[in-house]
Amino acid sequence: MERILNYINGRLTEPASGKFIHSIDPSTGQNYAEVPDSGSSDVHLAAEAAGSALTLWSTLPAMSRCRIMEKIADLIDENLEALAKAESTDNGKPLSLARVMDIPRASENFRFFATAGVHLASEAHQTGKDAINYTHKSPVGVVGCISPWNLPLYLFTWKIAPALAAGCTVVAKPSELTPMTAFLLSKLCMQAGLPPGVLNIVHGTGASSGQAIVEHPQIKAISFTGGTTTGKKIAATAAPLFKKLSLELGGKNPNIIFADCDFEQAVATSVRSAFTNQGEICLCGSRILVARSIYQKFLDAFITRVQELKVGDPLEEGTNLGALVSKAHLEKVLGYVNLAKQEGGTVVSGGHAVQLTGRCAGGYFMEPTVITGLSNSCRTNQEEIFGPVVTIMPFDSEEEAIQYANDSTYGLAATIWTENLKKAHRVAAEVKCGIIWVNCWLLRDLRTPFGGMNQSGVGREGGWEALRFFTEQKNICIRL
Ligand code: TXE
Repeated sequence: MERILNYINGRLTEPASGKFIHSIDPSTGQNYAEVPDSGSSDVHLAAEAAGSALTLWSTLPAMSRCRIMEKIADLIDENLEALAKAESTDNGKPLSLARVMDIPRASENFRFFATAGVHLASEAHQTGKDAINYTHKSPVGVVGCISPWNLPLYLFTWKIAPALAAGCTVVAKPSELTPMTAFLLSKLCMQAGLPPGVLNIVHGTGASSGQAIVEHPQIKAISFTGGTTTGKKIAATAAPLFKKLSLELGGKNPNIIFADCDFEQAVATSVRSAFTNQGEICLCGSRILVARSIYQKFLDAFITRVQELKVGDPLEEGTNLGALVSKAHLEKVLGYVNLAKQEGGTVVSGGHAVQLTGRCAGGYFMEPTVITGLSNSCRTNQEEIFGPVVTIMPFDSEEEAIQYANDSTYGLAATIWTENLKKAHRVAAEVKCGIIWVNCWLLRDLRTPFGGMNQSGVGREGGWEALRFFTEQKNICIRL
């Protein structure tokens, strides 16, 4: 069994407690790695190391930081297969998906922010003939990055890369459910020559090591992606300490399908947006709203495609849905199917756990599930399920579609399907979500602001927004 270690001050170390927790391969249900059960003393060592490395890293020319980060990106690419296999084993996702999505995006995150950091510039404002003001930007200092289990290396690097590019040093924690690729990344950082202490990776549970990162006085900003309940807890801890906070939380994303859409595209992409990564992406469309005139046709075509999806061994080619991340999560998602039935819904496809044979007999698999006949206000349509479950509901007018879309405590992402450009603009302006895709889904440009409204989070990641988050700005006014 592989033993994962913390990465503190450039070295791989055991946790101070000497204790480890198990990491389970969700496709088999078997323990396959030991994860450090770190606590506040490990976080303290990491924060001290990050503090000591700050002057060196923040004063290094941006181009030198860029070269080291690009080297890390190159190493991620060179190790694509091993990293993809580790991601699939840790999370349960299809290996084929990790190969084309998770790992390439991790190296792209490093490359994108490495080069963006070189272009970070200051604004100057001429105040008539009296003065000139300029904005001085400096790294925030030591920052904490905490990431979830659904897109492990993808989201871990999405936080770490802009922090490093801005000149900050980092104490980071991946999810205890999916720590393996972060551990492999620490070895790649050593190989790339990242100076000791610049990035420190502390493994462990949210309650002990995560909470210790949020509380540590030397850590000045927290960038977090995860559940809304955890986000609230982090905000409550960080607010009295006046830490900068970026929170990317859950979603209950509407897909609005108008009658004048490109029907085939709308169906195919809605299936993809519902079930990619077993529905365990915060951007997945989980409430599909369809114009009543095409409702039955859409539902039939959607179900036909869903029934073609293969639930299977994540390591096998041709698998569309792998295992859910844990037994507890599978039970939670199945619990929502029961709730939907109690709320009057009809399960028109799927709804059950899948029992595979052979290697995956003990795994946590579930059928892609489609539910109809529910009101938008019921719990099934209001709470984030974060699994392979979607509901489909008809609407009668543009106003009603917008009303359903906005009747949510979340506000992360939405898709709009119409060939009418004016309608697309109109509806996009009205829907209260941070990200709107028109006639597409998950088409990403890393320069765009990324994040949600209401309970989907606070702040934006991506592009300059991320670099701005990791910098302090000071206005310097010089009288002429
Ligand atoms: O997330 P958590 P979980 C949603 C989804 C899912 C639910 C719970 O609905 O079912 O969240 O998932 C760390 N202080 N999303 O339990 O608990 C934790 O160790 C500091 C949406 O995995 O929020 C992990 O590293 N850190 C989502 C990270 O926070 C703490 C992606 C996320 O864990 C902590 C994943 C604490 N007190 C789940 N408690 C998205 N929007 O992308 C936990 N952590």
